[in-house]
Formats: sequence, C-alpha cells, structure tokens
Amino acid sequence: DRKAAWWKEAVVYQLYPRSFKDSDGDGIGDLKGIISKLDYLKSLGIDAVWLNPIFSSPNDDNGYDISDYRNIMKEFGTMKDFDALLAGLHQRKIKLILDMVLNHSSDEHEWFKQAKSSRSNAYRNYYHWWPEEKGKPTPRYSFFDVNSDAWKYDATTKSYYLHYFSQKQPDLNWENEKLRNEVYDMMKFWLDKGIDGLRMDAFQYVSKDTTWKKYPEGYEKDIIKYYGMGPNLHQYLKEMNKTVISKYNIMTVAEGAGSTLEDAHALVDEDRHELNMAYHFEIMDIGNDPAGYQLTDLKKAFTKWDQSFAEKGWLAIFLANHDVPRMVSKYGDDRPQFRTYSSKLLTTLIMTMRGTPFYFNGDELGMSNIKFNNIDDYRDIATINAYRSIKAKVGDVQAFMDKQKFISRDNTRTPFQWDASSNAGFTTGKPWIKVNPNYKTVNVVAEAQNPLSELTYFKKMVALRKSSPVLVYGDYQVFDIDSPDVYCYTRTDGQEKILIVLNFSVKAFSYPLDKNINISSAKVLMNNYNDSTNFRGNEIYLKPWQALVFKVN
Ligand code: TEU
Repeated sequence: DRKAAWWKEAVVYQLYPRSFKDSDGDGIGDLKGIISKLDYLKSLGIDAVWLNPIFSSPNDDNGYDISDYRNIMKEFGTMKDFDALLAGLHQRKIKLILDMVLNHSSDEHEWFKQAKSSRSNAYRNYYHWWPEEKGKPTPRYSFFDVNSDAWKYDATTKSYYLHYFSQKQPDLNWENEKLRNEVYDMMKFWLDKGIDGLRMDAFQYVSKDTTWKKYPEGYEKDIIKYYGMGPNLHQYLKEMNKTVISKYNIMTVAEGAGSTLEDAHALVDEDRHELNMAYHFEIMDIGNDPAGYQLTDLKKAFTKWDQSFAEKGWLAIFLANHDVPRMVSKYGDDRPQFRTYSSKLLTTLIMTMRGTPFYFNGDELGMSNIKFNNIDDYRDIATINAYRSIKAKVGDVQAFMDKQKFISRDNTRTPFQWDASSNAGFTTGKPWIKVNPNYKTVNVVAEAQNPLSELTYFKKMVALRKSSPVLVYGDYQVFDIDSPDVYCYTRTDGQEKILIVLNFSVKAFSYPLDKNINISSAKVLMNNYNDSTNFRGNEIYLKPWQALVFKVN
C-alpha cells in the first residue's frame, strides 16, 4: 500500500497569470484578476493552483527571467495583492504552488548587475564566467538561440557569461555556497507566508560540470543527457531539503526529471529526502510532429512510467502546459465536429491515471491552438528567435510558420475565454496577445449553462477522481496495448475496479474487450457522449473519440 499524502490526492490546476484575467485594462492578466475569479476556481473542485512566475521581471521570457525574487511583477500587482490572493485561496481550501526559477535570473537582477560590473565584484561568482584571455569558451547550445552560443560576450569585463536560455537569463552559479544560501533564504521568505508547494523550474540543469569539457557532435539533440542531472545536483537538493523543504508541510515538483527512469527516481524517491514528484517530459515529447503521433507510443510511455513508479516515487500527469500546444490540438482533434469529444476524452485520461493531475487552464473549456499566420502576432521569445535565425540563414520560412501553428508555446498562452463579450471578457484594454476567435462559443459563461459542455464534464471528472481513491492509488493495468485506436486500462484497489476505454480515432466500431474484463454488471460512471452506452457481451460499440469510464465491480 502506498503512503497517503495530500499532494498525491490533489488535482492541481495550472494557472497562467498573464493570460487569466486582467483587472485594470492594461491588457495583461494580474493578481486582482485572479482574485475576482476565485469562485470560478472553487467551482472546478480543484485542490491546488500552480501559478507561473509572478515575481518582478522584465518579461523577456514571460516571468521566467526574474529581476527580484522577493517582489511581485508590477504588471501583476503588489505584495498586498499576493497576500490577499493567498488568503482568498486558503479560505476556499485551495492550496498555492509557486514557480521557483533557480537555474537562472534576469540580467536585470541586482546580482547580475553587480557581477558584471567588475571581475572582482563580490557577486561575480553568482554566475558563470569565461575570461576572454582563455580564448573562446567550449561551445554550449542555448535553448532559445538555436544557432547561437549559450556563452555571451560582455565587454565591460572582457568575459563571456553562460545562458542556457535567453541572453537575458544568465545561469546562476550553484557551485557557490553564498548563492545557494541566498536562494534558500528567499524560498523561506515565500514559505513563511504559508504557500503550499514549489515547482522547481528547469532544476535538473542547475549543477554544471565547470571543467566545461567538449561535448560530442550533435549533443544538443540529447540535451537533457548532457545538461541535466549535473555532478552536484543531488548534494544541492539534499541541502535544500534539510535547510528549507523539510521545515514545511509542502509539496515539491521537479520540472524535468533527467533522461532515464533512474534519474527521475533519484529525484523523488521518498528515502532520499529530496523532492516529491517528477514532472518528466517523455509524454510531452510525443506528438510534436504536425503529421501526428502513434497512440501506441503514448500508451507505452504512460505504461512504462507507471510500472516504474508503481511501488515508489510519484509522478505528475499532464498533457499540456505553457510550453507546449493545446492538448486538444496536439493529442486530440480540434476540427469542429471532434473538438468537444476529443477534449473530454483527454480530460478523462488525465483524471484516471495514477499520479497527480496537473491540468492546464483553458483545457477545461476545450480551448484549442490559435494558429497565427503572421510572425507579428507571436510574443514568445522561443518562436521569435527561431524565426530570426531561419530568416538569416534563408531557411524555409513558410515551413517554419506552418510548424509554429502546431507547436508554438503561444498556442497555450492566449487569453482565457470567460464570455462572448469583446476580448472574451479577459480585458477591457488591448490584450497582450490575441484572443482565439472561437471564444464566442468556447467560453465559461456558455459552457457553465450547458450540461454537455467540456466544462461540465471536467467538473464531473474532477469530482469522480476526488471521490475515488482507487483512481489515485489503485494499480494500473493496460489491455490491448498494440491497438492503434483504443486505450483501454483498469485501475484496481482490492475489490474495486474501474475500467477506462478511450477511442483515440474518428472511427466508429465495435470493440471486443479483453476476456478477463467482465462488464455484464458494470455501471457507466462517465461517458463523453450523451447516449446510453451500447454493449453486447464484452463488445462495446464506440463512437468517434468516445470516452467511457465503468465501475466494474
Ligand atoms: O522550461 C524548462 C524546459 O522545458 C526546458 O528545460 C526544456 O528542457 C527545454 O525547453 C527543451 O524542450 C521552463 C519553463 O517552463 C519555460 O517556460 C521557461 O522558458 C524555461 O524553463 C526557462 O525558465
């Protein structure tokens, strides 16, 4: 039996503050906006909210470039607003998880300003430097500067500094104990306010091999293997756990979990006292090809991870976040006749797997990719930098733009769709990024009234999970794993068994269940179609993108 924990039983709702609700008409979502929607959050039945970074930032990477870890981004509001938000969530029994961006700061952080002022500055070693007299540094790939080097030359001190992400996100030097202690103090500052959890952004990259050895040709295609799980990572996590985490009743999630199952276990194994749950990228990396993906790959990945974590460790379960496209556009089918069904099917999958659901805001409405035609509509530094480099190389710009419609991070960052009024009720001003034109029908007001909407389905699905410990802790067993169309699995806890049947295709057909599953007296718990399910013996008649959940005994 697994040890129970609140964070295993919780449904986490990822809220992207910049795009959720604007209260002051500047076109940017803010904390007061979230406060005005607390009752909406409560109505969903979720247990915790994970907020993307809300700290002071020049927003080169939408808050993932922090210039002051102890203050609120001015577009988002003030510390008073934060305290009110936390209190409002807690009044409604919703927990709050903050995003800790500790691999890098902004280049506008005071530490970096000091560090780059002179080679002898007290903050110099808060970052990684390479003096020019040593020649060119060993090349390092930069995530957001595809063809450029992660070492950027800085003339003031005639040195290069390291930035795995954008030039405005210099990597912090974790090998420096002073820096680490400063970070731990900052974490305590937020935890003492009573927040309930931490998402550790890109934490797998913090420890670097500072001999800066040369990596083999093509290493950037397997980047986590080279950048992730550096030599002292576990030492730092143990230290952080001892100094900070263990002093509070909180949950911690490792964003990025190395490149193997063993790496992930090493981060979250209970006995090691480091972090609680692994948010790995293997599922998210399936389905990045606009040509589609194989359901069998998805099933195998879910199954492999579940098996590996069946006894020990714990996983986050998700199909979308602010770094990937909308789940319905990626794993479902966002054409009008299938969008609603496939979106509900994916919700069913997330809510019936073992692991803690991390559900991305807007997916409960069935929001889909916006698919911009024009580069000027994009706001994401990853898309814009890649576009520039393709243009400079006279690459295939059209092919790039087509692909962005499918994969750009901006697809999940468009404003939340509250109602059918202008700008979907997100702002009275000009939104920082365009609103998806489908907001006239895909919005909270329209869906809240409709018993058959995605939103209504989501609430029922959350309620089912919350009332079914078997969906949290029960064993997972997959059937017919080679079927290209159907994902069929059970969750079992003692006498209790739940059967989930998901048709990942536009076809309608009769599906023969494995003979070990007996549904003669099964009760339908969820059905994403408004019909009575037809089954004869052990054959289930499935409609396109149909999702069914049965209580088997
Ligand atoms: O993303 C980290 C992240 O996803 C990378 O570590 C990943 O390995 C890489 O993008 C390859 O796909 C987080 C945030 O979620 C993202 O929004 C930020 O831009 C990034 O960190 C930098 O802080």
